[in-house]
Amino acid sequence: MNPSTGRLVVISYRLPFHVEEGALKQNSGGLVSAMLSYAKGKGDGSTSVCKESKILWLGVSDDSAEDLANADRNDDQDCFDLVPIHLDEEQQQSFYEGFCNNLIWPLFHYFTHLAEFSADDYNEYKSANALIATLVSKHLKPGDRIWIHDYHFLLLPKMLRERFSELEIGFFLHIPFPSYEIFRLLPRSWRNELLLGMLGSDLLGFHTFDYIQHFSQCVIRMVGGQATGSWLTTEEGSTRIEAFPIGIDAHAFAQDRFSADVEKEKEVVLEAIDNRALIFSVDRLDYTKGLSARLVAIEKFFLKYPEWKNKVVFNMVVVPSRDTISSYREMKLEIEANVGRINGLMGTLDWRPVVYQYRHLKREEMIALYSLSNVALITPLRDGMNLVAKEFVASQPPEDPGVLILSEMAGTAAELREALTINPNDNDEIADTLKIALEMPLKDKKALWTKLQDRVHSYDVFAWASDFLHSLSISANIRKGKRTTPLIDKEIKTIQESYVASTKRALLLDYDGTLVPFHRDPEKAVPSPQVHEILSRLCADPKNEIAIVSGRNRSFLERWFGDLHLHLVAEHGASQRLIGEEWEDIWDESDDWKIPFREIMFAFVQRCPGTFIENKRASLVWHYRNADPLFGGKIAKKLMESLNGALDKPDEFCVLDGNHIVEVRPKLVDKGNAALRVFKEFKHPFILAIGDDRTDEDLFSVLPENAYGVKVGKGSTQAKYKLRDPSEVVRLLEYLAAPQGNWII
Ligand code: GDG
Repeated sequence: MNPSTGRLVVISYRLPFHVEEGALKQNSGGLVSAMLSYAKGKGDGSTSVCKESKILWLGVSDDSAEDLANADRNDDQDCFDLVPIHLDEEQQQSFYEGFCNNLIWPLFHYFTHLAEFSADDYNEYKSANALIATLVSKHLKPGDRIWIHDYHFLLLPKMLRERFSELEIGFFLHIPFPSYEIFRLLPRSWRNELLLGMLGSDLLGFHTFDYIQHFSQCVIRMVGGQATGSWLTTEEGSTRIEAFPIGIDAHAFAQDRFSADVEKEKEVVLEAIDNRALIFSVDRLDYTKGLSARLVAIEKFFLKYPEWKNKVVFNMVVVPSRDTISSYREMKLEIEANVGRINGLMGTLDWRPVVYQYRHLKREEMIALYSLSNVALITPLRDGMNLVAKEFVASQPPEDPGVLILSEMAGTAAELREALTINPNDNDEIADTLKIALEMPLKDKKALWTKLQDRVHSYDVFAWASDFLHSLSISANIRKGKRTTPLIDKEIKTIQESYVASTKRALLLDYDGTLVPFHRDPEKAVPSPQVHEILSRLCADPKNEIAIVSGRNRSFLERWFGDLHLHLVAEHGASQRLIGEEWEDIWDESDDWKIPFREIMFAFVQRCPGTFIENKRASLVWHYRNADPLFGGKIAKKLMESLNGALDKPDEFCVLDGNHIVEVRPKLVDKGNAALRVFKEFKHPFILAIGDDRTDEDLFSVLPENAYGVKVGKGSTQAKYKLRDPSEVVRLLEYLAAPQGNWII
């Protein structure tokens, strides 16, 4: 795809609008508010993203595409082209209610006892993601940038990547990413697919550094990923992982405080609280929000500090959600029982300690309550971020700001450091903190709030979205650079034409994993007659100079290729047989040099279960592929330090870290040096080198600029090109040996 339009395509579970009486109406939710604010721009027009092209938004909706397109809309709403996703009842039940709401939501919020593991739901989740991938594909234009939101679409990035390798794909997770210990509760195949699904993105955004750590750990432990700075690399490629704590349109909240509608609502509130202090909370009905525990803490507060009776009102607003589900109905009943008990126990004729409302508030009601509250009591048991905390801060009057009490389990707590943080399970702490907040001197309140509102204004929703999208472009570019894609027809043709046109050609071929597939028993991984025949045809061409550069020993190479007119390099370069010459040892020292290194490695084998030492003729290798990946990786660094410390001849030997190995070996022995010894200065106008593993990277690294380096299989490489497997290598060689053949991948 060519980056021409740069149109933003957003995919979220719900569309931001629905049609009501022929007009577009905004749906509720943090993401919707955030994206709408972002699309609108700051009001000065400078950042309005839809000036150049409208944002295409795909999400589930009950409305038809026609109704959405024909509905009346204001200028802000006109920023969007809306594509509804229609799910049938079964998909809705199994994909959304089942997998998303009954498994991912509770699990990612650490409510493991509520997680329901159903294979049918997972299959439906996969189907729904695939269906959406197909729908999105139909609407994509060259140059589009995709921004996928949230846990409903964890598989979608990879599904889209497989269809459009050049597409810019960003993914943002709005809920927590749980620790490895929680995530590993998912069945192995599901969790691996979910991780690799997310890793189809160029950029993965989370709210906090903690979530990044959790995700990275899972990728390293479960799918063999490797972390380098902000990048995670797996066999599928590299993805940048960054924290973008979502913001709000702080300016709008600060301004709307003065609107006539808000003023009217304020009067209603002021009359109701009748000169008392006000504690406020607003949450969707959900077990993650800690609603009953909050009420118990309020009760504790009045019991512990009775002097506050009749002086403060706790207004608890709970927004209806999923209350047709029995567990939610029970939760609601429990909240109501708590409210009834507290009011019954402590209330008086003219004072209700808790004013409970089970309803959706109008925006002006929300802002009125935010701005009049002395304390916001935000105590979720777990929350990805929590925008209410930020909205409260943004709505405060600077001359007498309120105090934010915030659960340390909310993502916001990592960012709003001046909030009074509490543990939501600790009633005493909440009660004591309420007292501190209500009695805080004005000077202290101002000092805390000033810093909070600085943060809320400086990293607002515009900063959040632009930061993410900016980083997406950069990440996509870097990822493209890191990626090598399988050779395509055009490139094969170029290689073939260059081969035909050249009078001198060098071909360097690895053996295992390149000319033949791996076999459990290495002795059985022998070249097929076809490979032998193609090689002999290539060798017969006087323009060709061919070398097999392998880790195998000389007797193996001699047995299978001894009759061919080519160079043989055995044991990564420890010995070689040049065309027309005898075998010679490049490295024939005794093994004494290994003694101190073996001792050190042995100590590490004992410390790190699953590791072992391989004694090669010219090197010593410590393998940790079967160890705990994180522990193995840490120990490997220490081992490198120790081995380097013991290196008394750094000119002759070196310590190298490879793919789950640490190796000490003579500098003379590697495939790069071997290739240089065999081919001298690489003056050939055509050079082709093919290999599949880390040892072949040494070879790729010495190739001149004009050479064709080809890596076989997945994984990062210095080679410019890739082929999928040995069968494709054989076909490429066949194509070169008989250029009239066709190349069909
Ligand atoms: C996910 C994550 C993360 C709420 N009640 C009313 C109302 N709201 C608005 C608030 C706020 C939003 O809904 C709720 O904020 P959350 O942060 O809880 O957002 P969610 O979308 O529910 O949740 C969460 C968030 O995504 C963003 O990444 O912070 O952790 O779970 O904007 O103002 N608005 C109105 N009346 C209400 O009664 N008008």
